[in-house]
Amino acid sequence: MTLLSVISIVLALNALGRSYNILAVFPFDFYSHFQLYEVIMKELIRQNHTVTVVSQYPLKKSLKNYTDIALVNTSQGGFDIPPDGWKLKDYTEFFHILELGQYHCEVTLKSPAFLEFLKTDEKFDLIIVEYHTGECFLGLAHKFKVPVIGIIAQPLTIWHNNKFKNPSNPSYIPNNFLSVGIPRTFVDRLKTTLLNIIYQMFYDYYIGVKNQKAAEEVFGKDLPLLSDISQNISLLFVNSHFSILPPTPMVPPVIEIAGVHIGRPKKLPRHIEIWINESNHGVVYFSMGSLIKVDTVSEGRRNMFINAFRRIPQRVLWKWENGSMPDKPDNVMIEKWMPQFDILSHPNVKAFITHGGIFGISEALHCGVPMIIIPMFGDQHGNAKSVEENGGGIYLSYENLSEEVIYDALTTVLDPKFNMKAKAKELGARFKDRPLPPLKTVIYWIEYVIRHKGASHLKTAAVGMPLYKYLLLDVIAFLLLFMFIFIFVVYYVTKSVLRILLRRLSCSAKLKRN
Ligand SMILES: *[C@@H]1O[C@H](CO)[C@@H](O)[C@H](O)[C@H]1NC(C)=O
Ligand SMILES: *[C@@H]1O[C@H](CO)[C@@H](O)[C@H](O)[C@H]1NC(C)=O
Ligand SMILES: *[C@@H]1O[C@H](CO)[C@@H](O)[C@H](O)[C@H]1NC(C)=O
Ligand SMILES: *[C@@H]1O[C@H](CO)[C@@H](O)[C@H](O)[C@H]1NC(C)=O
Ligand SMILES: *[C@@H]1O[C@H](CO)[C@@H](O)[C@H](O)[C@H]1NC(C)=O
Ligand SMILES: *[C@@H]1O[C@H](CO)[C@@H](O)[C@H](O)[C@H]1NC(C)=O
Ligand SMILES: CC(=O)N[C@H]1CO[C@H](CO)[C@@H](O)[C@@H]1O
Repeated sequence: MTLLSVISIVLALNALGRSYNILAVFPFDFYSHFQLYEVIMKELIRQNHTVTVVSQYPLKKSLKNYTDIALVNTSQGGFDIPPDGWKLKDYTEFFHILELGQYHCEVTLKSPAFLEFLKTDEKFDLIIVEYHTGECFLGLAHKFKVPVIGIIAQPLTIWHNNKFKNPSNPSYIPNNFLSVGIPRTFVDRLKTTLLNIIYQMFYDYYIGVKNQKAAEEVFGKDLPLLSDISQNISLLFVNSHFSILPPTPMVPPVIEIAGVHIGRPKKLPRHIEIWINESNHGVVYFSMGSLIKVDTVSEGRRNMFINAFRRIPQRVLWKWENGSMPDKPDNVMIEKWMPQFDILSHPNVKAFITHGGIFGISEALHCGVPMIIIPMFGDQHGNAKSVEENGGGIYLSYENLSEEVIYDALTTVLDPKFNMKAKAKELGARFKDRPLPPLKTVIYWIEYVIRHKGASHLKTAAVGMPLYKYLLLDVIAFLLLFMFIFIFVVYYVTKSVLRILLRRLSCSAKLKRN
């Protein structure tokens, strides 16, 4: 036996022995987000770890070493579409999102199941917490005194960037809530800068204060400031990838994991498979995700889609919740629920009409399906813009929809002449090409943080640094002062020298004249 194989056996045995006890808290009522977390939790179990999961979605079938702490269901059952859509309310939209976070914070913290769980004296090795909006659950870090990993099922927002001092320079890094994409013009840079500042101030001085109050009621008055605890977060998993969104520099503790929820496609329900198989010109799949109730779309806009669909030879699979649609064209099939990834994986599916959630986009790119993206709110605007800039799809604004606009977009996406399918395939190949599959990446980093006791060495020195130092305001002020003094001195010296010279000159001129 070679030395190498002895070493690898020893390492393997060592790895077998290690199994950790992990607490995970996913309080939000977004089922699509939870599906991502669930994949990770189940993989942890497969790796012989034990998990306790606080969420609104207890497992239907219990699993060994997986304990559920089931919260009350706070879901309001999806969003109705306002008559004109969520008009781009760049500067206010995110207030609602943070308020929603605050709501979940309060409901969850005070729910009987959670309060009962807090009485435990179980020892954990790590806490994983959904770091979507708000920080009230960081009180758990204080209680259990173990490292914390944050996870979000969406791309980074400005407050995540600032927390980890991840670069967010608005000269080239988009604010994903805006539909401008990479801010290239002066106005876009100005908008992005202002939005970044407003969001951060609201986060720190409004929601932050409310979070603190709610957390203190549960974790006790001696709870340190959540904003201080949050500087101890070891790592942040983020649902994005540089092949989808514009590439940006990432500090070591920010780990991109998009695609982690994507497994192998399963068999389609028979009637859907037959419908897709038997379409001679391919199929367009249309879904606005699980949160938006697409059947609340206004009559006028629904007719735009229907009329555009009538004009194409393709069949359309439309996720339409309420089960009936007046004047449904023959080439349209409606279903309450559809296995999205399995459908996108079918080779006869030629295009995807989506609201631009990061889940749908990842799945479509993975399968190489070009998209028509009609973003509604949140990060969807930025996601849509980015896919369009990469050539994998077309961005349509909900406000400006018309039959003609939809029809044109469909023909562009479907016509091989425009090459969009090829481009989407190319983007998909980039998306899938990784040093380590995303799920393995996640497990690696979770174990890494535990192995290295919080791995605080990953953080840059900027974390927790006062703003004036981080922005070098003191250095800039000093240099400006120095420059002013220098200019002042040069000015006075030159002025006095000139004055003396001139006086001499005029003296000698006078002498000459006399
Ligand atoms: C988990 O434990 C089982 C039984 O001890 C072992 O056979 C398996 O290899 C372990 N898996 C990992 C990933 O360590
Ligand atoms: C939670 O409640 C909403 C609205 O009542 C319902 O639509 C949804 O199915 C419920 N979710 C779960 C997981 O029970
Ligand atoms: C952050 O972590 C350090 C080192 O483990 C610890 O001393 C400090 O108390 C923590 N800060 C907060 C606010 O929990
Ligand atoms: C659909 O087509 C595929 C590939 O041609 C075939 O394997 C599958 O059996 C078909 N499914 C049905 C339900 O006809
Ligand atoms: C379903 O939606 C359509 C179109 O919006 C509407 O006319 C119909 O009444 C709805 N049906 C139910 C059962 O809500
Ligand atoms: C809608 O169309 C108008 C006129 O073409 C244009 O000025 C506006 O920017 C469009 N809105 C969006 C959100 O694209
Ligand atoms: C690490 C750990 O706690 N593993 C447990 C998983 O569940 C089995 C059976 O319930 C226990 O025997 C293990 O100790």
